[in-house]
Amino acid sequence: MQLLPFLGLIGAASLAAAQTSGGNGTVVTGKMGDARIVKNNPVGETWVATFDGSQGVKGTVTAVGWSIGVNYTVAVTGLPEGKGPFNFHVHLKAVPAGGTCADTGAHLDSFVRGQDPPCTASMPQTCEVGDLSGKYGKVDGPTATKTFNDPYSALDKIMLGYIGERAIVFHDNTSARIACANLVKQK
Ligand SMILES: *[C@@H]1O[C@H](CO)[C@@H](O)[C@H](O)[C@H]1NC(C)=O
Ligand SMILES: *[C@@H]1O[C@H](CO)[C@@H](O)[C@H](O)[C@H]1NC(C)=O
Ligand SMILES: [Cu+2]
Repeated sequence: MQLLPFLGLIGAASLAAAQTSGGNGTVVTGKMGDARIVKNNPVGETWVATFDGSQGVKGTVTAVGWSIGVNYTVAVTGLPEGKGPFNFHVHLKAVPAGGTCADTGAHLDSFVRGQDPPCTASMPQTCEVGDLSGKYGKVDGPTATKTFNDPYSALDKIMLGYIGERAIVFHDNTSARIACANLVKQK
């Protein structure tokens, strides 16, 4: 495999880190390796998951294409009191019409890493692509505002890490899926 020297260095460093300091000393990178940084997203292309309040949570999670990955903005209110902190992820499948959050499948996990052991935030390239709270922190309620860049999210369907037409799901601290909404491309 060809790697830029720079990326090769990061790969070697993260592998060493995973072996020495990953949860329980376990190597936690995906079966397909570390998540790859996405550099060809359409800058400014915007996808929005709108939480309409029918599940209690109201607001948006916005994903905007950037030169490296995607910039996310979480801006929601109505997260249930006393049930936090809240995890949130990109799940594989959109909520079908008339469906529930149970229909959104597992996390987006393009590099086949799995959920165990939990994501180590200091090594985001070893986490599931969709594990946004694992990489960038959980949110607290009832109102949450959070902005971050995820280098591994893609807006082109042919790329690993594609987040389009999938769902954003919030979980309470029992991991129950409390609210979900589909990412919809804005005109
Ligand atoms: C996206 O995030 C990066 C890194 O945080 C930031 O430098 C950049 O200005 C952001 N772009 C937009 C369009 O918000
Ligand atoms: C989870 O929420 C319950 C309230 O529903 C609270 O008693 C408990 O301390 C919370 N657990 C954590 C780990 O925050
Ligand atoms: Cu989830």
